[in-house]
Amino acid sequence: MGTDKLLVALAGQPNCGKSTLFNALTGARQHVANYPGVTVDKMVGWYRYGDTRVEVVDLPGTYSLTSYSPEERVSRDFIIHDKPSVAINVMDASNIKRCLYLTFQLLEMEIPVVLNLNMMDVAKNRGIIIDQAALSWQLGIPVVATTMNRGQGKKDLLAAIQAVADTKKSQSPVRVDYKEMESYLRDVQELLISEPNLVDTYPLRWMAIKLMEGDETIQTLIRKKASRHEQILTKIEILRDQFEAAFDEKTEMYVAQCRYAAAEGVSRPCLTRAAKSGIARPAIGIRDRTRFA
Ligand SMILES: Nc1nc2c(ncn2[C@@H]2O[C@H](COP(=O)(O)OP(=O)(O)OP(=O)(O)O)[C@@H](O)[C@H]2O)c(=O)[nH]1
Ligand SMILES: [Mg+2]
Repeated sequence: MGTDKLLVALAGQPNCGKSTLFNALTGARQHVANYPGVTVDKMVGWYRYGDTRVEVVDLPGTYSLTSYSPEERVSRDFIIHDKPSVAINVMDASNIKRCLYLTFQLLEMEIPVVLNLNMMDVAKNRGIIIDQAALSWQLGIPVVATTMNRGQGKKDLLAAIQAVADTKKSQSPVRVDYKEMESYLRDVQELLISEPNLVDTYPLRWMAIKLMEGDETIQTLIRKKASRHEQILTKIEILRDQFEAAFDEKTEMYVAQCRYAAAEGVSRPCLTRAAKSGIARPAIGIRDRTRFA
């Protein structure tokens, strides 16, 4: 049984083909709207899939989902507040490792994600062979390959969106291992857990990571929503200071390094570069099926 209405967000790096996909999905059924308080255009459209009307929002291109630029803020706020049924993470298939940085952040927001490997023609021309099943298994989410400027793979993508929306079961996607910071993240989550306004609304682990990074937007959110906000934020500041003193590293740098390590770990067993002789060889390491993290 299809759901009657779905909200789908297209997220991905600049220039990876989001708007090409948006146009392929929605055709002429689209308009420009506004995000509150910023000049970034909000592209909204819709399509019908069986009995389901699917609203699509083409988010601005971003490499990350921090609050440093209006594009990142807009994308992040949309996902966290509008809670789309599915996020399509559009990715340049010739550049997977770099793009996974954003994927991990989408997954931390506990939103169902379909990974769309677009630009498969470019990847193929560069001799990059992607083991899609391995990538899907490593990440714990569906992966669909497309060359969207030629419409290739669109049917599979439509079916994957619907399947994820229909399943409703919570996925068990991969988690970045923040190693030495994990115990600090648990402490932050303990502080947040007694605040019903937060717990019922936002993913706890995501908030904990953001707060350890020192994200000011999330600090403001805590001030607005948590009754014991001063106490919570003071304790988090102490935890941040303790971490930085113990590991001689800025917390946001440490978080970024863990994400890059996770991207390396996930992508390595899935990528092969075709040798000039035509015999495939591993792109950046030995192929194995050990799931990362
Ligand atoms: N070779 C190839 N080109 C593609 C594919 N999909 C899209 N393109 C082209 O890539 C360019 C960028 O596509 P867009 O759809 O504008 O990318 P975008 O992600 O919306 O870009 P921003 O809005 O700037 O973030 C366009 O010239 C597209 O025609 C593909 O699968 N293969
Ligand atoms: Mg675009």
